[in-house]
Order: sequence, then C-alpha cells, then structure tokens
Amino acid sequence: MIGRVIKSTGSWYIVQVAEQVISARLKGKFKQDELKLTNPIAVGDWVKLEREANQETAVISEILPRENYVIRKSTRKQHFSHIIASNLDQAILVITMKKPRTSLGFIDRFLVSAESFRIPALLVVNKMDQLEGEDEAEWLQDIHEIYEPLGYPVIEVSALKETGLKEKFLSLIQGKSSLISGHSGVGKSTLLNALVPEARQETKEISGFSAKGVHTTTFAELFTLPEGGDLIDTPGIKEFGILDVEDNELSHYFPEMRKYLGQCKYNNCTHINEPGCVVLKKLEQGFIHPYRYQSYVNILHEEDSHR
Ligand SMILES: Nc1nc2c(ncn2[C@@H]2O[C@H](COP(=O)(O)OP(=O)(O)O)[C@@H](O)[C@H]2O)c(=O)[nH]1
Ligand SMILES: [Mg+2]
Ligand SMILES: [Zn+2]
Repeated sequence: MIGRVIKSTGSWYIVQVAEQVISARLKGKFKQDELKLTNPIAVGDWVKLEREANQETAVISEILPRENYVIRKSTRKQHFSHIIASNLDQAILVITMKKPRTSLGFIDRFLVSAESFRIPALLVVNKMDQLEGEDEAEWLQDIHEIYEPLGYPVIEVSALKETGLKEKFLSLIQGKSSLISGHSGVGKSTLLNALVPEARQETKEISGFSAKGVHTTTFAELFTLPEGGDLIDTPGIKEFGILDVEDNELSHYFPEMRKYLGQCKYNNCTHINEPGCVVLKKLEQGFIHPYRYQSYVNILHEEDSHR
C-alpha cells in the first residue's frame, strides 16, 4: 500500500491510505544520506507500508522521494535538523495587525525561508473584523503594497466571522497541499476549524497582558479539505530556520533583488556598501522597498552572529 503521513506521535505514524486511516510504525533504520534528521518521517511524506499479520496496524518499509520539505535546526541535537513537513505546494503565513501584530521583519524571514525551500508563499491577513483606525489601515495597505508586487498574494479574511474564506481563500488552497504557519494567537486553529469541520482544533484566548497566545499542541498535522487538497497545521512552530545561507546568497531569496543579480560590479557583492552595487542603486531609485532592504540587512547580520 501507499499512503501519506498525516500525523506523527513519537514512534507511531498515522497514515492516510485512500479513505482509510492506519497506524503504522517504522521497522529497522532508515538511511537518509544528505540530512542528519531527528525525525526520519515527517507529516506530508508518502510512504510504502504493509499490514502486520492479524493486526490493524502496519509497518512502513519505504519513504518515497520528497518533492520538497520545510526543515529547522534541532533545538535538542547539534548539527541535526527536524523536518516539519514535506511535499508542499505552498506555505501560508497567517498574520494579524494586532493581538499580536505581525512585524514586517517576521514576515520577511518567513518568505526568505519559503524561497530557500523553493515553496511558493502567500499571506493571509486574519481578524479583518477587528480592523479599525488609520494606523491599522496603513499597516494593511503597506502589506498589500510591499508584498503583492513581489508575487506573494495577500488575502483578507476573518476566520471567526467566516468572511473571505469561501470566496477568496478556498480558490487558492483547493486541490493543493498547504502549510499553515504564523505566531500563536493569529487564528490558525480557528481558520482550520472553519475550513475543515472535522478538525475540531482547540482555540485559545490570547493570554494575559502579553498579547501572546498560548501553545496548545506541538505536533504538525495534516487535515483534508472537503473540497480537495489539504492544510498542514504547525502548532508551536514559530519559525523555520534559514539554513546556512552564505552572505552573497541571501539576496537570491529576495525576488526584487534576485533580478539584478550578476549586475553588481563584484560577483560576491553583499549589497551593503560595495562600489558598483546595482541593488543599492535600485534601492535609491525606489525599485526596492526600504523595509524589505532593512529586513535583508537584519537577516544578514543575524546569520553572521550565528556563525
Ligand atoms: N476577532 C477575531 N478573533 C479571532 C479570529 N480568528 C481567531 N480569533 C481569536 O483569536 C484567538 C486565537 O485563535 P487560535 O485559532 O487559537 O490561534 P492559533 O494560536 O493561531 O491557533 C481566539 O480567541 C480566537 O477566537 C478572527 O478572525 N477575528
Ligand atoms: Mg492553534
Ligand atoms: Zn550588490
């Protein structure tokens, strides 16, 4: 049989095989050549499995090659990585203008990660029912003006009031495998519940004065949409890593800089202060948004400090 891993709970994997859901485990060791992983199998993996004699359960014998994956550095084991999910068509970042407000820097880190994994990304602005005042309207306008020209769709929804979902959002996710990410408290679980009634995910009021949500679960899980396609929730995962990007590579993951690459005077240009830098020239001329350039500089420096 061949199926897709929809949940992992330690040593057991829940695998969807056609209309059936089967508990399966791994037998023996898996060789994973290029990657040192803390988890051999991830949600989203397609696997070969065989039923165990006289039992409801199955044994996984093979992982089919992954089309792509999202990974982060293990917090427990040095030089090891943890696969968050695999075989994705796109990555969705849920953002909100308040309680909590998603910063542009956070959005840019997410987009750079998605670019580095070669996964298309889109932004979903949730809690539109709470939008009020000039400051918030400006924030929203910035989001549209900065990200849409770069090719990242921005859509507005209210998961609570169920607006924007069936009209706009569904057409972007139908028939696709989408990862859902975002700060705790932005409404990922509420969104899932609205789209997948069987999901019945626990939602949490935003706690105390900190306006930061509480983590309710920690395992990634795949939910099938009634309309076709699926959503992979990643509770408790704030950020994917940006993996070992060289200084002169980071701009590859900024679409507005990527198109000028190779035009700078020095081919190892980091676009900070080098003479003959085309990126700096385009920034000055207004073709690159100053906020995005600021994020670029911030990420570059953060990555340096990790070395
Ligand atoms: N006003 C409003 N509140 C929302 C919306 N979506 C979620 N919430 C609330 O935000 C809080 C956090 O939602 P939850 O789905 O648990 O966030 P998660 O941590 O991203 O899964 C809950 O109190 C939700 O009721 C929305 O569209 N509008
Ligand atoms: Mg949640
Ligand atoms: Zn340059």
